[in-house]
Amino acid sequence: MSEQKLIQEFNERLRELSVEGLWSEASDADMATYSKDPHTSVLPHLWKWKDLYEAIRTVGEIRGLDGMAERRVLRLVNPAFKDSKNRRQRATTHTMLMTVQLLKPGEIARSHRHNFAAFRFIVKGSGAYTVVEGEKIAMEEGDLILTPSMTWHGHHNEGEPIIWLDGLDNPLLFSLQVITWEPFPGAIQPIKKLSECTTPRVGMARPVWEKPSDRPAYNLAYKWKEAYQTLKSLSDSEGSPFDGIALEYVNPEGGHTMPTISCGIQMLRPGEVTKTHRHNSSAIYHAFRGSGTTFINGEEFHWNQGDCFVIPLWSWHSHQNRSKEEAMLFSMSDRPVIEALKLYREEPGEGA
Ligand code: 1HN
Repeated sequence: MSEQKLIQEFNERLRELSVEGLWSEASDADMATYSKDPHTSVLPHLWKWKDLYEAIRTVGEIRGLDGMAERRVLRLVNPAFKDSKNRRQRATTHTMLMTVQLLKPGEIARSHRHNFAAFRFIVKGSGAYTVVEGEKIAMEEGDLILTPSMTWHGHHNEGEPIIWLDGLDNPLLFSLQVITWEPFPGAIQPIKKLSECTTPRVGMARPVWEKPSDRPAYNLAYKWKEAYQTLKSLSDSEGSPFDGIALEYVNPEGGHTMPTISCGIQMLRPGEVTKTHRHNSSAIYHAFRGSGTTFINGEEFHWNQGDCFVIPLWSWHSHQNRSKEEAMLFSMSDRPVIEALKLYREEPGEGA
């Protein structure tokens, strides 16, 4: 028997035993993806607001809030994943999903909870509120509202049509195979008294009778007005060479926005050009105000207000505000996950 035939038969026997040699073709292909630098299948991509807005408005005209999740939601699917047979992979990056959601006047998106973390960043409209763990939180443009893992949340609109972005880590939880979801048992979440809410308990002035361990472990709402004021106050400082005047929405106890997601808002001043760098966390951006250009691995992505784009991990990137107005970029990143695993790496580009 030839050597090749012998190996083939041996491989077949190993397969029956559910083992595989590192000499097999599959393993060779696997090894080819190992290199000094990480590989990602995620592609840089930009979604125009005009397209997203038109699509979500059209859905609003033809569909009610039916379906299990009772949410009118449009996923931003990375072009690398859009033909995937695996629905769970059809997300914005391999770790994160960004969606656009529309809630029309009079509508209620019923409460549920899940172990994937999520947030809303309000883009357009007013008069709606989200109830998170019984806490009624008004939604105004530019506000960031968190629904950390396992918090009950439902949305109500008593005003004009409202559109927001949702950011979620469910692709990560899918790949860890730990995902859970459940509907709220009962009609509607009862609203808590203000004194039981997080806002008066996790600010910079806190009730003295509450032990740190009894305090809520997170802040739920970050107002645009305050974030904007902070950005303006810092606008004459140098800022980050790579991101301009960049803020992270932090947990009041310290650390990132949530255990798996970091949210940020950055201001690029008129004419500002940032230096190039790369890191092994991925990010999804939304141009909240203004216009500019982001260079990703040498490719130009021109953005205007409302556009969303992805910067895949380990790609060289820098930003430019070519206009005379300030530009504001909101972003979400999976950096907390990479850091928690002690894998985070960052490199400045040449000349940076
Ligand atoms: C979800 O529960 C919401 O609660 C929004 O508003 C978007 C996308 C995928 C899975 C669950 C929400 C979602 C979602």
